[in-house]
Amino acid sequence: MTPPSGYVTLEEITTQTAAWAEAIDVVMAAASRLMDLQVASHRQVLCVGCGSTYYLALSAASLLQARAGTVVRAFPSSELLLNPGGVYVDGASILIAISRSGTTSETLRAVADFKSARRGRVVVLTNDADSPLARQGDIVLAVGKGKERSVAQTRSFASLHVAAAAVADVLGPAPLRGAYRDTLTAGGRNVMDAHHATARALAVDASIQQVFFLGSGPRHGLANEASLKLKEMSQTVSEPFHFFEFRHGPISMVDPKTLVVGLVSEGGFEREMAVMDDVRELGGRTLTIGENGSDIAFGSGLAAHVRDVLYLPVLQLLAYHRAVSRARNPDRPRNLAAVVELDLGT
Ligand code: F1P
Repeated sequence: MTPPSGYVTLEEITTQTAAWAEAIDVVMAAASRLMDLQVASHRQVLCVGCGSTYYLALSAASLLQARAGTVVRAFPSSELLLNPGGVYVDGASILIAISRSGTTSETLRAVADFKSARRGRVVVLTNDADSPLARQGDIVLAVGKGKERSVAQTRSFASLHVAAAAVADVLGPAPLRGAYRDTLTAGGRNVMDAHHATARALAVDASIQQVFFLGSGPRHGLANEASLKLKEMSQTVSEPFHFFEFRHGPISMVDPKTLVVGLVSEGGFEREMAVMDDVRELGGRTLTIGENGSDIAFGSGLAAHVRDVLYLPVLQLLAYHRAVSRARNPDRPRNLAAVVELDLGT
C-alpha cells in the first residue's frame, strides 16, 4: 500500500512495532538452542555486519557483553577479511552475522572464512529467511516483517535490534523471556504518536545545519545509526560520539546552527545531561531522549537491556522529514544501493 506521503520509508517506520513483536517471538522460539550454545564457555563472540548492520553489531556486542559472561566484540564484516589478526583469538568462538538482505558480500565471506577455519558456530540475524546468509547459520533468527522496499534501513534495523536484545536477554541472568513484548510495542507506538511532530519540527528547521548524536554503551551503535540515517537520507552533516568524547574536541563545532541529540541513559543520566548543558551554554540546540526526565521520555518501565529500540523511531523520523524538507527522496538516497555485492576474489 502506498502511504499518503508517497514514500514507503514513512510506512516502514510507522509500522515497525509489528516487526519488533515478531523478532521477540522468533528469538523465544530459538531460546533453548541459543542457551545450548553455552556462550560463556567460549573465548569470544564476534558480532559483524556492514553499514547499518555494523552499527547494530556495536549495540548487540555491548548488550551481550553485559549479560553473556564472555568477551563480545563488534567489527565491520570486512575487518575479518582485511585484518584477521586484529580480530581472532585462539579458541572456540561464536560469530553473530547480521544482515537485512542476507546477501552482502563481505558478511557472506566473513561467515564462509569463519566456518572453513572451524572457528565455531554461526548465529544469523536477518530479515530474509531464504537468503544465502541464512543458509550458512547454525541458528537462524529471521524476522520477515522487518523487510523493506526502501534502501535505507529503518524497520529492518529496529527489528534486528529487538532480536539482538532478546538474545542478550535469554543468555543472561534472570531473563524476561519475552514477557515485555506487548509493553515494548505499545511503548514504540506511544513514542511515535507523542513525538512525531517534535521530530518533524526539528527536521524542517532550516537554521539547523549540522547534527551530532551522543550515546554511550549500547546506545553508541544507535547514535551511529541515527547519524548514518541523516547523512544518507538528507545529506546533512552529522556525526556520532560517546557522550564524554564530545568534550574532547568535537565540542569546538558547536554554534547556534548545531543540534546535539543526546541518547540519555538512566545509569549515566546526570553526567550525560551535563554534556548537554555544556552544549546549550555554547549556544547549541539540544534534544534529549531517554526513559525519564528527558525532552522525549519513554516512561516504559522496562528493563534497560530490552528497551533501547525505543530511541529509534524519533531518530528515523528526524532523518525522514529532513530528507523530504530538503527535496530529497528518502526511499532512494543518492549514490546508494540496498545491498553491496562485490567480487571479493578468492
Ligand atoms: C548493509 C548495507 C545497508 C546500507 C546500504 C548498503 O546491508 O550497508 O546497511 O543501507 O544500502 O548495505 P545488509 O547486509 O544489512 O543487507
